[in-house]
Amino acid sequence: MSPAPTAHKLVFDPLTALMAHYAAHTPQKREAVVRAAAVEDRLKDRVIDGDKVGLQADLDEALKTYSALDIINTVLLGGMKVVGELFGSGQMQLPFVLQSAEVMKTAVAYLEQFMDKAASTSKGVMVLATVKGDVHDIGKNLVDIILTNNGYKVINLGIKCPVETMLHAAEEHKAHAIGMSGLLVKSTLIMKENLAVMSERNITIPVILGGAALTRRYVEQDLRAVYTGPVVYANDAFDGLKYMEQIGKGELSATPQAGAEDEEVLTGTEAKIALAEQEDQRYRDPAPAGLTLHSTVRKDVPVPVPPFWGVRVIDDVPLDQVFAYINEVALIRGQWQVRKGKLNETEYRLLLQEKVAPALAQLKDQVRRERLLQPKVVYGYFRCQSSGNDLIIYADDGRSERLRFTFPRQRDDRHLCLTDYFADVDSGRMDVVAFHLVTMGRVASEHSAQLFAANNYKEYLYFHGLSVECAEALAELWHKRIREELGIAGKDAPDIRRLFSQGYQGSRYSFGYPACPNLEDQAKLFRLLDGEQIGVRLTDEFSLEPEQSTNAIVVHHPEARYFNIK
Ligand code: B1M
Repeated sequence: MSPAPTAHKLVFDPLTALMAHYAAHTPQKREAVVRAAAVEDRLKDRVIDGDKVGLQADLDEALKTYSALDIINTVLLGGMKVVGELFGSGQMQLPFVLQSAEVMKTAVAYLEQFMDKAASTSKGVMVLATVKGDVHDIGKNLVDIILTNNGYKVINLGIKCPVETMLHAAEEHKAHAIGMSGLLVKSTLIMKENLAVMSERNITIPVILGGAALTRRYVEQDLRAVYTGPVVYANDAFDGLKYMEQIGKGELSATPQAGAEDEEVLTGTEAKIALAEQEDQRYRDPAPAGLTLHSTVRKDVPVPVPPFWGVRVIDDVPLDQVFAYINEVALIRGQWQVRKGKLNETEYRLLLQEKVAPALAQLKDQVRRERLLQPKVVYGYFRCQSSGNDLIIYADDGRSERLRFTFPRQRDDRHLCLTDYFADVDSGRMDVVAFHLVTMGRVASEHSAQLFAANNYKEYLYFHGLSVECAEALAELWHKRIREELGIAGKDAPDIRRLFSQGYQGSRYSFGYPACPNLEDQAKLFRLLDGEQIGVRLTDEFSLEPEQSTNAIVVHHPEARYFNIK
């Protein structure tokens, strides 16, 4: 989306004014001044519009008047500032911000040859990493792109990064801040540990934290309490930029944002963080004396018969079947961050029609042609029974215990526990549970990494977003297949979109979700399904590699729905 073309022009540039003063003597000089002003405007427009065509010629023209360093610091960064403002005010969408960053990157790469080796364009240095145990890198990489193309140097240490590596890099590169990112709730606890380690060593470098599972309140109240230096919460990449600018001016504000301390009620994510800290202990604790918690879930529902017992691998899932199950709202608004913002309904619809839909169609074609996504599934059916909060999984003989899961029970609400949806050991009935693990293949992660490394930022965002949403789509598709095989698909909503809000019998719970929050349980799932068969491995900290993978326990009980453990 292009902004109004005149919105960004420089109001007063002392350099241009000075030149104009001297140039006024001859017509040739006057003409040179006019040309310089015009090329300055064109370059800025290019950054804002994300337009690389003819960029080099304009840079050559600008070099006749300005130094390479001035072009970067005044003209190009001026353009990026406008981009940031347009994004912040909801007038520009993330993919187009990234397109602007690509122009910036290309221009800087070209100008480098004209710069004194010793000259630095860097406004500051950030050491940036996804914390130990976490494989998610898109959030962190977006921060890298925005900072780098706004004049900062970023030492991007990648994923699963131990605090020692961050501290070492911070010292080596004389960093002004450390940025930590992480998607999992566990990662927020790792951030806390990292800050405690840093405090013990009297390190006070500013720390910027971001990621899906974090909340401002957690950072400003809990994490600030463990760190001696300033620590701030960044909601998105531009927040990271704002903090780096504050650090540069020596005015980083580490006081709580207004309202943060007034929030009495924990939000969903905050509840998950609190849960992660307490859960392990809590659900292993017996209920307080005299209190037997149980739900009223019906126990006499029919048990479906699966088509086979044990495990099967499917490595030829047609890509178009997966595409059909993509949740486009999650893809476009969530991953690609193309949101309505300040646009009116018509403008937003046009944006979706004219830019987003064709980009998606084109990307799907490329993915099909180049086999950039390779969906694979391993799934299986197992005999099982419940015993209190335990789900017992039986071996092939149907009698001996193979392993058991222990799930948390709600202390309030309906006192639900996942095991309530299965026949009890004392019932004399054997039940069935399905598990699945799906992936879009290593090629998905590799291609994402290549696009990022090649500075194809917009393509990177588009492809990575599609690849992770395809993992979710494949999980949805395979859940449907399981319902069909169990003969319980009769209640499926005819419209695929309604399936995204549980328009079917039973439920699919991913380990790490509130009803089964223990990520370690994935190790048991791996013992049952052997993820290596489809190229998926579980890291030491219970993340899945490749990133574009997900797993779940599939429950057939008609009352099974998502629930929260507060
Ligand atoms: Co899953 N997932 N997921 N997932 N997933 C979450 C994170 C979860 C909160 C969902 C939930 O419970 N409702 C939950 C974590 C809870 C927990 O930790 N216990 C969860 C889980 C459990 C899991 C699995 C473990 C489930 C399973 O299979 N058992 C599994 C793990 C996968 C793995 O290990 N590889 C899994 C899988 C998946 C999919 C593959 C299906 C898919 C893609 C994941 C991916 O992106 N790689 C997915 C998705 C889509 C989500 C949600 C819905 C969205 C995450 C996302 O992609 N955001 C998420 C719930 C939610 O957030 N609503 C959820 C977009 C991304 C660009 O944002 O990385 O946060 P993000 O970066 C942002 C900001 O946070 C910020 O700027 C960025 C740009 O705006 N930012 C910074 C980030 N770092 C920053 C640093 C800074 C500044 C800003 O300065 C330093």
